[in-house]
Amino acid sequence: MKPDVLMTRPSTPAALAALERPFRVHRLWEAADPAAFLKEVGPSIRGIASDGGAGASAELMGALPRLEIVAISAVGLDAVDLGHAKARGIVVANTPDVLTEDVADMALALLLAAAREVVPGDAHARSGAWGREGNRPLTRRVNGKRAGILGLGRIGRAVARRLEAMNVQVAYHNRRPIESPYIYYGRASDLARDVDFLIVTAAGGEGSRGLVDREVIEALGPDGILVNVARGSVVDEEALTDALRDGKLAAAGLDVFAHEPHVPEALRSLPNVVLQPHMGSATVETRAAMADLVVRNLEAHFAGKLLPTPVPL
Ligand code: 8YV
Repeated sequence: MKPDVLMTRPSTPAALAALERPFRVHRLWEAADPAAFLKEVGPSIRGIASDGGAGASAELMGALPRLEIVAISAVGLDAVDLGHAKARGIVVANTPDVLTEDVADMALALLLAAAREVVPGDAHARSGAWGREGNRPLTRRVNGKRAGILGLGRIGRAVARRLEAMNVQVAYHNRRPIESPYIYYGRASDLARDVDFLIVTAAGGEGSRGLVDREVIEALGPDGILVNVARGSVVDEEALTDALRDGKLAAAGLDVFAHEPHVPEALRSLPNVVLQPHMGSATVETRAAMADLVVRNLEAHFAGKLLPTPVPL
């Protein structure tokens, strides 16, 4: 008999089909009354397949008495109650590595778009304003400048490699220095003061909440650019909006927000911010690799084998 797996959110048809081959999939997002649905199917559920946004709360796991494994289609685990999982001996798996290069590409895309004003430039050419009003103002150079990476993990390093190819000097801030060719800063605000661009690639969760606060944003300064491809929780969104509006920060490129999918109106109305609806890992290739890894983790667990990408608890 196929093990029963609860899927929290819709995915691509291919990902759903791949999950449905070895498992009996219960679709939580289709339930008109999720609580009633969980009451009905909860006792049979042995696995959860979820994404980074939905994760797995203690409340959800608490409704599943036979739960053995949570497989997350994301590297970020901030929406998974790891303490609850650990206490109940529930295994957790995520999808690191397969998404690293795409998220780094998105960081570069946002940096270049923000600095070179690609979106307003597109509007200028597209609307015919170029012919009516003439050229647009000059933009900011990226190559040859200095960048700070906030959170030099797998994605941070992939961003740094790309920046090096553009002759950008790289420094970083982590809680502790790590083995790397880049200069370490012990304080985020000191790093921000010394660079032109700050790229946020830190893990989300309580440890990094509000790390990019008003002080850090203002230290980056009126010519600085902030890029966030990590989690909205790492940045004080209100302080960022104020700084962008008041000329205390030049521009920002944001793929993530504090309360997704909500993007505050004050932020949406600013011309000096480039917005993406959390698309860092959203390529056909990477999402297929993530979906495959979710299935392989679940299959390995139910076959009594070692998981390809377990999360140490
Ligand atoms: C996904 C992510 O966009 O890996 C992460 O931590 O945030 C992303 O890859 C996410 O899982 C979709 O909700």
